[in-house]
Amino acid sequence: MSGAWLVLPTYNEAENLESMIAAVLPRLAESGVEHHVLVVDDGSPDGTGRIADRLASEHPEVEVLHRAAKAGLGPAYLEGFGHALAAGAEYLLEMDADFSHDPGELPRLIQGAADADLVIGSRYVAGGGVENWGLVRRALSRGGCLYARALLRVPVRDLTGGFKCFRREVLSTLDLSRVAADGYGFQIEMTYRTLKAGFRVREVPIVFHERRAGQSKMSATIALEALWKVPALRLKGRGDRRPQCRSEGSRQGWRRSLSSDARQHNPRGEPPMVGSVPDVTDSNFQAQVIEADGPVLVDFWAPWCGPCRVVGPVLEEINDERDDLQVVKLNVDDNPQTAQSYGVMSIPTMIVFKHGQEAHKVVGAMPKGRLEQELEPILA
Ligand SMILES: Nc1nc2c(ncn2[C@@H]2O[C@H](COP(=O)(O)OP(=O)(O)O)[C@@H](O)[C@H]2O)c(=O)[nH]1
Ligand SMILES: [Mg+2]
Repeated sequence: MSGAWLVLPTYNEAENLESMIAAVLPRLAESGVEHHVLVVDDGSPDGTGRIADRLASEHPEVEVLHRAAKAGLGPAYLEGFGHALAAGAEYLLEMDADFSHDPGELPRLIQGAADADLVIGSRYVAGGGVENWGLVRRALSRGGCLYARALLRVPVRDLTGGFKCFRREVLSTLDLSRVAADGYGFQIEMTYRTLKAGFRVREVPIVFHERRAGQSKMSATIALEALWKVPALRLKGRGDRRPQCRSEGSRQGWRRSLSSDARQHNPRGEPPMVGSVPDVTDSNFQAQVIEADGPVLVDFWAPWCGPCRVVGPVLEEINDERDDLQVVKLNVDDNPQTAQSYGVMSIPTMIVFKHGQEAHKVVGAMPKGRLEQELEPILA
């Protein structure tokens, strides 16, 4: 493993890049982890790429990826992530190369990832903010985040910001080849998918500054595109859920899957089911279920299980309607340990946990009304 990789996308940042590198290197060093900076330049006509090459020859921590032409922020980050993952990065950081994001916050973002999988530098939590923005820009950015948050039903307040630290597990789990959005939409999509895959997301307050030199590359079109694509993102998330059909009996498939490579049932490497019900995994089960404040219903499912497909939408509805119960799902193919330790022998099985203890187990698909009857005494 090779510590923290800061990915800096640049397009015409000739005036900012050298001072950015000078500012970020000591801050990364402060965080105490081994660190690298990867500049991803899209053939900037102002010569940013040449400056980046010179800086790379002066600083062993700096590397440069040259892309032929301007192809957008999202694709630039994805290529940078791919390079950093291949080099063994443990923490992958996003940051604008124009001083909008304070290099002084880098150690806090990295430290925050000690017990979170994605740390977001957030303008819209207590202590965060924006400097020198007019009322209209403020309202557009805030409104955009509120709109995306409401539509996607996620608890994150700053969905469009680009100052982030991902743990390696997130980016190696998400199928990055399916991330299609660009600009602000890219930021929304990455955070949404991270949450839906069951990872822990934390926001830490930051103040966003006006860029120091040069001009913004984001246009009103990119901002509007992000907004109109949000509903599609939700639908696309639902598409992710489309299960693989298997002809074998589900019990047989389940038994086999416990002892064999989980991925064999998911040969295309599809991401986990996505909807309003988040996924939990063997590794975050303790934090998300056992240590949860209120009751949690865990739906044990697998993509090849027909009856699970019947239960899925019922649980989505129950999750949306009830404030007194949190519903999560666990793919038994990918997470056999938890399923085995709770004696889940067939699926779907739903277990309600209260204060970390198994309070009630329901086995098999059933209509919504009956499931609610089963739950009533436990939640009363
Ligand atoms: N490589 C690459 N970087 C980009 C592209 N578009 C924007 N950037 C960089 O992404 C960062 C954020 O862009 P910026 O224009 O500052 O967005 P704003 O802060 O929302 O106005 C800056 O470092 C830009 O240089 C692109 O198409 N390719
Ligand atoms: Mg900027």
